[in-house]
Amino acid sequence: MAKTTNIFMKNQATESNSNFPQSLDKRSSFVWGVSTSAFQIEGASLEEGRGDSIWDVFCRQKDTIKDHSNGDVACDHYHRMQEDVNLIAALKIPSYRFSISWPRVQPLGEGTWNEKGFEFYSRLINSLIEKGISPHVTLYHWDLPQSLQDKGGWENRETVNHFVNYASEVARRFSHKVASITTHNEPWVVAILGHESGMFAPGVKSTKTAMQVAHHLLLSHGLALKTLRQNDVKIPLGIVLNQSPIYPATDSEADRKKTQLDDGLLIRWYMDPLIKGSYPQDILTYLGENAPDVLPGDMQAIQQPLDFLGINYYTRGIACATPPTESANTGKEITAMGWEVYPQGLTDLLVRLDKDYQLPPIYIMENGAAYDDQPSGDRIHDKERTQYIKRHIAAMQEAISLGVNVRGYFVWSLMDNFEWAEGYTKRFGIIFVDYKTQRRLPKDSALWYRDFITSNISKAQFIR
Ligand code: IFM
Repeated sequence: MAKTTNIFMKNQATESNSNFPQSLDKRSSFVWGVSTSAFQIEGASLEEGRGDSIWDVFCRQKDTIKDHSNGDVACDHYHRMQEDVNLIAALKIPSYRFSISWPRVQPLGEGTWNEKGFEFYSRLINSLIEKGISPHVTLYHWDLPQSLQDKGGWENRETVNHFVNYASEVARRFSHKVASITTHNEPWVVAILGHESGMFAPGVKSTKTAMQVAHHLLLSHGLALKTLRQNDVKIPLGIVLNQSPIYPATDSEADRKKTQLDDGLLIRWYMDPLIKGSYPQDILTYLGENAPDVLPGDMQAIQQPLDFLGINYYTRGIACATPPTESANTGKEITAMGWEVYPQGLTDLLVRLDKDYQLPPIYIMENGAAYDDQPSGDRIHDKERTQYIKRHIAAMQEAISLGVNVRGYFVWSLMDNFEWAEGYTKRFGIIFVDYKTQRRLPKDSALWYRDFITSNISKAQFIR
C-alpha cells in the first residue's frame, strides 16, 4: 500500500506543461479521459451467463493470435473493477470511455437479457459517478455475440435490427447516468480486418462481404440514433472512426491516384454517408460488383445528426502504387506496433475534415502507443509514450488553434490489455499490468498525464 501511495505522489520528474498553450482549460467542456474496451480487459468470459463473442471463437482457432492467448482472463477487470476505478480516480482522470460487451448483457444477441451482466455495468457506472468520473459508453467494440455470427453476422441485415434493439435497452437502463453513447468503434476495422483480410474476428476474407458489413454497421448506427432519439434519449450520441491522413509516397501520378483511393476507402467511405448522406462515387465505381446492396431509405437513415464525432488517431498512411508500401515508412520513428510516430498527421487530418465536412464537435477518443515497457523497481520509465502523448496533444491543440472544434481527448489505453491479433505482446497502457499477478503499476506516462490534466483544468468540466 505504501508503494502505491508513493507512486501517486506528485511526479517531480514531470516536465512543466508550460510549452502547451493554456487555452484548452478556458474552453468550456473540454474532456480529458482514458479508453478501454470490454473484450480487451474484462476476462470472466464464462461467468454469470455471458455468451460467446466472435472473438472468443476466433481465439480458439489455430494461429489467429500471435501468442495463442485469448480474452478468458485478460486484465480480470470484471473482478477488479473497483480497483481500476480507484486507479482512474487516483490519477485524477475526469472521464472514462469503456464498452459494453453485448454477449454479456444479451448472450445470444437477441431475446433474453442477462441481468447479471447489466448489474456489472451498473456497478461500474455507479462507481465512476461516485468518484466524479464521467462514464462514456461504447455499444460495439467488436465483440458480436457468436450466435448472431452463426446466422451471418453483420453481413445479415437482421443483425442491424438486433443491434438497434440492444442499443435501445442499454440506453433505457443507463442513458440517465452516462455522459455519452457511441454506437460503433472503428467500423473500418470491423469490416476490413474482420471480413476482407480476415486478420480479425470473424476471419472472413471477401471484399463483397466486407463492404456489405460496412454498410450494415453504418445503417445500424443511423437507425440506433434515430430510435434512441425517438425514445427521448437526451445525452450526446455519436460514432467513432479510425482515421489516418494518407500521403503519397512520391509525387507520381500513380501514387497520387493511390492516395485518393486509400483515402476514399478509409475516410470518405465513412464520412460521406454519415455527414453527406451518400457514398463517394469514385469508390463505388472502384468497387463495382463488390459495392454493397443499399435499399431505398438506407442513406437517409445513416445520415442522422451527430452530437459528436469520435476520431481515433495513431499514425498516418503512405500510399504507394507499386508495392512494397512499407518501404515508404522506413527510417521513421516507430512504435512497437511498427506504426510511424507522426503527430503532424493529427493536425492535418483534423484540419482537412473540418474543411471538407460540416462537422459536429470532435472528440479524440483514442490516441496512444505501444512500447516494450520494462519495470524498473516500482517505476516504469516510459519516456517514449509520454512524449508520444504530449506531442499528439500539442498537434490537437494546433488544430484547435486553426479553428477545429475539438472538445475532448482520451488516451488509449488506461492499462495494458489484449491487443487483438497481437495478444498480450503489445502494451498500450499508461498503467502496466503484470498478467501473472494482475498487479497494476502506473507508468510515468500516467503520472505525467495526471499532472498535465490537473494543471490544465482548474475545475472539472464535462459534457454532462
Ligand atoms: O487496441 C485497439 C483498440 O481496440 C481500437 N483502436 C486501436 C487500438 C490499438 O490497436
